[in-house]
Order: sequence, then structure tokens, then C-alpha cells
Amino acid sequence: MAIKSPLDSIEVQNAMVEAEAKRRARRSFIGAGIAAAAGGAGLVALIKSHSIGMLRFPLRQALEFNRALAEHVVGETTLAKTYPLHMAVKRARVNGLGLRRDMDPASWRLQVAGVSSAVSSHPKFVADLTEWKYRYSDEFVARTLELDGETAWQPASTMKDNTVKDEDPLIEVPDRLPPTPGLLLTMDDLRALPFTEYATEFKCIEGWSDIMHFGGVRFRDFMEAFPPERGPGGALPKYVAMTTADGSYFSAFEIAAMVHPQTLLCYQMGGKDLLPAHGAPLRLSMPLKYGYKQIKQIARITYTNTRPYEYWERFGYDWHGGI
Ligand SMILES: Nc1nc2c(c(=O)[nH]1)N[C@H]1C(S)=C(S)[C@@H](COP(=O)(O)O)O[C@H]1N2
Ligand SMILES: [Mo]
Repeated sequence: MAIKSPLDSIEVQNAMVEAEAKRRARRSFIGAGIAAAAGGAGLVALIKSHSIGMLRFPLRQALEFNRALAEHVVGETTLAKTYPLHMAVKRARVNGLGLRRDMDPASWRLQVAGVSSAVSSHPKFVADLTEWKYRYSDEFVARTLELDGETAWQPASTMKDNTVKDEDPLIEVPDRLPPTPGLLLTMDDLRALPFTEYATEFKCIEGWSDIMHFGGVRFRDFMEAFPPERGPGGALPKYVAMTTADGSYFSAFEIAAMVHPQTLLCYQMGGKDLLPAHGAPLRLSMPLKYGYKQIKQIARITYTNTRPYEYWERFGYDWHGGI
């Protein structure tokens, strides 16, 4: 099966990404989307027939450079420039795939996996997150469209053509994922945490940028409230993975990027509740990274020491996505 299972585990996602990278390498696949997004014939030629891990000089070198830079620069010290809130655009652009318009908002929960055993007494702790069912029905689409109003859902982004087709078998996804203990939170649990807002420049790798005003809870505050399991010597997990409810979009980050003071779990944009098209009820804001890292409609957050893949990585985009 292709990417179809709900909330694939990191192991399943990683296996799928690897399988697809190999398959693409075999087929010498050129994504039309990559061509447009990369915006240069030279880069396209390099990407042609080379999957992740097989990238050629100088692209590989550029990626290594970005990686090194991200490891050293994205930390406490670098802050994205902020603007007065009123300078933010009133109507932001929309870019998105794998967003569900038909989700019953009442069925939304934020799953948090890899949490400290100390939170097992928390009232929202459950023995198996994989048992939670998000509900989808066409009856919710009208409400979503009403909320979005004139905010158009982008039918096609130049990055979109790379969507995995159902008929392309990758790996077998097990019917049943391993039981995963963790927290099953509601928006009220998040709204109870300290609120932070800012206006920063949002950059999409396709070539547009806008000043956007985001509000929500800093991830470091969230992590303090819902802490991860610590390793030997009290070490924090190396990574944080995030995925949408249907598993069709996912992203991952180093812990340093997550604890950056401008990394927000956002539920407001422009001072109002986030619109569905912009990722309601919860999305990420990370102004030091490109838009593609800023996952919308987050349903699961996992603290982990296994390096998780990034949705766009198999198409040649950098895992860190630093600007
Ligand atoms: N779930 C999900 N999140 C996503 C995307 C997506 O396709 N699906 N696209 C990303 C990209 S490429 C961009 S530029 C931003 C766009 O955010 P906006 O629509 O709020 O402007 O969302 C990011 N988050
Ligand atoms: Mo983007």
C-alpha cells in the first residue's frame, strides 16, 4: 500500500520514503513540480535520477552546507526579524496538500508520543494513541468552506505533482500499528498554556514571501508542560516528528530548532482563529525555516531519537529547510 494508513509510525514512514526514493531512482523520475519549484534547469538536471543519499556534487555539497549551517546557526542566538503586527498581510496565501476539509473538528486531538513516564498520571494519558479515530464526513465540508470564506484553497501548487499515487505499491503498511502510549490533548489544553505572538516574514521555497502574524504556544512552553522521555544523563530526545491525521504530510526537526524561542504551535493567524485552509486547528510556525517545514493540521507530535524523514526530502528538498 502507498501512503494511506492513518498516522503512520515513524518506522513505517521512513520505510515508505526509502522505498519511494529507490523506486524513483530506478525510473529516473523528473517531477514537473520539482522543475517548477527549483526554478533552474541546472538544478533539475542534477535532481534527475538521483534520489536522496545519491545526490551529486555540487547539490550534495549544498545540502551538507545547509545541514552544517542549521546545526550551528539555528539555536538560541539567531532570531528572525520581527515586524509590527499591523504590517502582516490581511489575507495570506494558501499552499497545501493532505489537508482535510472533511474532518469533524470535534474529533480532532493532538497526540503526543514519546512523552515522559512521569506524565502517565496525567488525565489525558492513554495507553494506545493508535486507537484514536479521527472522523471524516462530507457533512463537514460546508462548514470548512464557510469558515475559509474567500480564502481560496490552492488547487495546485508547483510542489504538488509529486503526490504519491495509490496504484504505486511501496511497502505493506501493517493493519495494526504497535501500541503507542501518550497524551491525547484538546485545544483547551493548548490554550491553557502561555500565549505568544509575532509577525515575521514567511518564505515559501516556490518564491513568494509575506509578513504573517502568528499566535499560539511556544514549543518550549509546550514541552515543559508535556515533557519527553529523557535519555541517559537526562538527555533530551534528538528529534521531534509531526504528522497530519491521515499521515499524508509530515515533517521533522532537531530538538534545537524546536526549542528555538520563535518556534510556535499556532492556533491564531492575524489575531483570529486559524482558518482551515491555513491548518486549523493547529500548525507550526518556524520563521527561520521555509514554509514547507511549517506543517498544517498537526495531529501527532512524536519525541524520538530516530531521525524521522521529511515529506519533501524524497524529492530533493533539504531536511532542515533553513532559509
Ligand atoms: N499539512 C500540510 N502542511 C503544509 C503544506 C501542505 O501541503 N500540507 N504545505 C507547506 C507549504 S509548502 C507552505 S508554503 C505552507 C503554506 O502555508 P499557508 O497556506 O498558511 O500560507 O504550508 C506548509 N504546510
Ligand atoms: Mo511552500
